[in-house]
Amino acid sequence: MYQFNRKEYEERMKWYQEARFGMFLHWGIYALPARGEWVRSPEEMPEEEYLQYFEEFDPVDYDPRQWAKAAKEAGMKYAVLTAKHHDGFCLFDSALTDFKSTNTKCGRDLVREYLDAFRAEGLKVGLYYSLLDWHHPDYPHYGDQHHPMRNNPKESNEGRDFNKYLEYLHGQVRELCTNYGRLDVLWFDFSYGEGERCMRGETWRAHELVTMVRGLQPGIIIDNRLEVSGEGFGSMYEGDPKPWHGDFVSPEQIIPPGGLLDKNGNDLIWEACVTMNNNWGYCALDNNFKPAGMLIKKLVECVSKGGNLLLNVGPDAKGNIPDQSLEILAGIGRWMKKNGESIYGCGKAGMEKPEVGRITRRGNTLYYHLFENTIGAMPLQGLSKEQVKSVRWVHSGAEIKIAKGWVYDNYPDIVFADLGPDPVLPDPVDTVIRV
Ligand code: JFZ
Repeated sequence: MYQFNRKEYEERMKWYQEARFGMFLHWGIYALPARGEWVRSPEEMPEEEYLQYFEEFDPVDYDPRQWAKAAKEAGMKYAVLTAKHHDGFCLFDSALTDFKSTNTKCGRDLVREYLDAFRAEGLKVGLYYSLLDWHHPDYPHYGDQHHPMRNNPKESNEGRDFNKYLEYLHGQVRELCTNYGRLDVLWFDFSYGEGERCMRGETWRAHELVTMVRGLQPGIIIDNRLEVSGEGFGSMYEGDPKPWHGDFVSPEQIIPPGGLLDKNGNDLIWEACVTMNNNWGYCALDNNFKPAGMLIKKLVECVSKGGNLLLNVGPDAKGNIPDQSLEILAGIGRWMKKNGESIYGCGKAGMEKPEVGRITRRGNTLYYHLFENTIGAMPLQGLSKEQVKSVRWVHSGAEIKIAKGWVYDNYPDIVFADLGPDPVLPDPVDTVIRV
């Protein structure tokens, strides 16, 4: 049985901590109702009604090479696609169900094509797999929002055999880890409930599952949701984690204030997953997209706190990433092309953040991210004159001089970078200087 080994852990997490920026893809037949991937639950939509979308699903525009290009152009280094979400629909050709993409009009294995396309662009590839399953007849419900059929007397838990579901879950994960080549990330989602209704950890036969996955895919990185949901650290917090605790914490729709530490004060590896609008799955009426500039700052914030950002897109039912999302990705990409060196392989600075932005760090190099103007020169607080060997604009490589003059003489312990007499920053979103 798999046991946690710190050395192996550090080894497999290297690329992931270098990468810092990935694409989350929520896609399935729920793109047709287009009210988000949870649609069945709040609407308590019965299976028969949902099956019309299975009949109709035909993503004629699906070309994952376009998705991969968009991710790469944005500066993303990895991606995670929903192989199966809570609705149970499989985007891969599973031998264990008929509820799969190869049985829709398109007849294609969407997961395989995605993996081929993203690998071809040199991106690391991951799959999301839902522990919840609203399609499987043996998956139970407990009267709460975690199952759409909670109030339907015809669909009681009677006769549901959870062990059968577990066989199915383990079997499908085995298929994904066996039939699709090397996978870099496996993203289980999610654990919940307490007491008799505890759907966490060993309820999923998690130790056995992780042992199988790591046996088939040595080096794979697994999230922490076999134990928790978006809000928790699980036993990663204990410093003496369970074998199935996972490799990273997965804060959802939040960037943890101050980063994440375990109870002994050691840094935890984490990845904030964030939507571009207010939904994971495609939502026709949700045009509440965050501007590219805001998301650039969020990425910088993650890195300055030692974390990754997994930014979501929800392709539509035809297989297209929405135009708004593509424009946001392109905007981020333009910035990343010039300033990516302040993101990749960078982490916490271990210094107080400046008033005008953030600091990311690689070794002895500090990247000051200026989100707003200073008036006068930029104070490089916490650094001595001897420590500052050179200061450069990252976008152009041009030199920045140390500011001199009577104003700065009043602060003998602070080094100031001279950004010019009228310091209007070249990039109003985030101008980066390298120290
Ligand atoms: C989960 C999914 O339900 C959601 O559809 C999406 O895939 C996201 C990335 O992950 O979101 C959750 C999971 C658990 C809780 C809230 C949102 N929870 O228990 O509070």
